[in-house]
Amino acid sequence: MDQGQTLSRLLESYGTDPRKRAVAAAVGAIAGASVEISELIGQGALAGITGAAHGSANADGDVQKDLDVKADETIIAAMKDVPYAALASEESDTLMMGDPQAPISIAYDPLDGSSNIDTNMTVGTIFSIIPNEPGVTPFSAPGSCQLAAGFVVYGPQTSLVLTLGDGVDIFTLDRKAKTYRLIRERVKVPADTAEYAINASNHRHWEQPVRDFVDECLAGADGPRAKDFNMRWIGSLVAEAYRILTRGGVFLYPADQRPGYGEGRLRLLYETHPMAFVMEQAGGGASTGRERVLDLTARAIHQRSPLIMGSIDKVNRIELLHTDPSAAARTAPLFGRRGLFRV
Ligand code: AFP
Repeated sequence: MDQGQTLSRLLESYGTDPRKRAVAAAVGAIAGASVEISELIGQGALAGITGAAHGSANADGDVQKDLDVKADETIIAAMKDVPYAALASEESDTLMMGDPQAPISIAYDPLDGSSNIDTNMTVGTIFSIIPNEPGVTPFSAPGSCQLAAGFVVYGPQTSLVLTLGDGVDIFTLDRKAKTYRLIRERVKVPADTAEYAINASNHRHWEQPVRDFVDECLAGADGPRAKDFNMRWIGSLVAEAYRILTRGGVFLYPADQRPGYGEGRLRLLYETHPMAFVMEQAGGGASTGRERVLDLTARAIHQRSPLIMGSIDKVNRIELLHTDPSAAARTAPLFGRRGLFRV
């Protein structure tokens, strides 16, 4: 594709069969809605968007912010001409049913990172498009069945990350023309990295393998990884994912021992499945720590799943620490916690 090519042109040439036309229509609808959402975010309090609670809660009990609700309404309205069987939204307790004969269904988080709105930080929209088979319950297949997935980052630029199952492309919104233009094609996650992202305030709640991994990073050049690491935590999944696509890194939101966090915080259908699809399509990895996220099938719309994603060398390392705890011991420094000599 040519640099600067528009998303619309890519979608026009995506294919002629009904399912591909439906995928193209859905991506186009989300892109169109994201232009409106981006303008709202850019106006903030001037458009009455304050990040204040909307006085309600979503299915998972999260307090709904004004922009959560407005973004969801915008996306639903944009879907009016898209042939979908069902919509699964973070902001809706139940599925929104469409045409049971339609070729696709869509799961989406209309506004990820909404606790960042009132602090003027990056937020986003995440989406996953799956095939629909008449007579089959929507969203009952593993994540590997996704047809397309991606996310919009409402940051200094508004950018849309997209995979249609053949690599990952990134488009940035040309605000004057109100159209997305290609800026990066066939994006690859750098295999090695010196950056990890985790909410370190949860250290005491983590399982041992996660502690072992973070301790290895904290040990730096003198430790088992023999290099110094940097840490990031933005509190916005889309921003972390975009950074990883840009310069590598690993993001962890693991299961932890807090009540309700036994499967982490992120939701499978509209957060970890789409992120996993994008990361694998970009040559990275996405795991729960014990299994591939794309092998998971949802038991319920708002089911959670742990997410460890990014540079494949780090995802593999973290999986090894989960499956073979002694791996941490084998690399501990001679004078380290598990070395020959206790200090
Ligand atoms: P909100 O949408 O409630 O702000 O949650 C954002 C999020 O789902 C994800 O975008 C962040 O990576 C993660 O939660 C941050 O979680 P902590 O607040 O527990 O660090």
